[in-house]
Amino acid sequence: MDNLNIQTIRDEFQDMRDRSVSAKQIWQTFLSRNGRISEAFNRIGELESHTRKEFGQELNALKQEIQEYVDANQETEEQTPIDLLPVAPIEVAEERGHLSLISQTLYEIQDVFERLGFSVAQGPQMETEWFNFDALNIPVDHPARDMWDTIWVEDKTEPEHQYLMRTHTSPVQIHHMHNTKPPYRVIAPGVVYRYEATDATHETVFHQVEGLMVDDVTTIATFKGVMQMFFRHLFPVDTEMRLRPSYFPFTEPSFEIDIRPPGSEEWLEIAGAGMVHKNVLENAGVDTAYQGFAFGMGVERIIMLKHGIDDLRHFHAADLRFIQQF
Ligand code: FA5
Repeated sequence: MDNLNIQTIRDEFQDMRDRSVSAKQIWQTFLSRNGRISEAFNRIGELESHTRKEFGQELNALKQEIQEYVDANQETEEQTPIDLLPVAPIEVAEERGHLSLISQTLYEIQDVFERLGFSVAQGPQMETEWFNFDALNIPVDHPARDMWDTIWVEDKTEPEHQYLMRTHTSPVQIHHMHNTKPPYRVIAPGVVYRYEATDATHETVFHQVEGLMVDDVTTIATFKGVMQMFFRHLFPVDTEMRLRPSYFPFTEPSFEIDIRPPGSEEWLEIAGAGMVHKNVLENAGVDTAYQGFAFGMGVERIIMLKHGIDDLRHFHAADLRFIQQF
């Protein structure tokens, strides 16, 4: 289109209409995203400023006129019947769906950490051994690989490529450190997979939220403070938290975080954590003058405590009596 002239567009429309060009074609030519009308709107800036308003109004009027023509004619043109499933209109449907308890909790966790200055990072669910193990200071033949029973993925077209379903969200730490510069303050929520027997507190597919805070001043005291603040937001005030010494190859020292709800006798293990190991920083290309902590918490375990659910297998059982309670 050379001259920005409404009459030209109108003439073109009338000509197509007189030649009985289909409404679909007319819609395509004038009203689609790259059609004449959008093109003209996009070029309004080329006009003298005092004429723009009037031009815009006229263009809108023409757009409406063409739209009315298309609306009035397209129905009669429909030739191919479309096989639609009968569906109850939304306003008469009795039940509406809602976010699963897991999604609700993930949003809640994310919200608390965002208020503590964390942002959200993501990584792939199918990983290479290097991200899931090696980079986290767990080389091949390291006995700690047995801590995570792994679901391996075979690429039949390229058998030399060995993949796995991530056994934890910790590889996202490596992706994030690779891709961005310190300091770090991120969480990474996501699904993880383990080849293990299920029971009331273990599933093969479950969710974790990874956390990583690294800068030049973060200590174990910062770690404990952040965790306490987090649990205080999520659980009733008199919920107790304890740190137990533990072992993870990617943290030193390492801890297990246990939680005990008010009135309960039992502690439930919620997360693994610790100060990020120097080798992990090195593997991710981060200057080891930086220091900080990482944690990986089990989302289903948190939900069990928060809502008094005694068996984690309810989450995947698709039983409406369970789902509708939340
Ligand atoms: C890990 O997965 C480490 N990546 C955590 C970590 C991150 C440590 C960063 C240090 C630094 P672990 O295997 O313990 O650790 O799992 C962490 C949490 O996931 C557990 O505390 C538990 O809450 C949850 N969890 C573990 N296995 C299962 C399972 N089979 N089903 C449901 N939740 C589980």
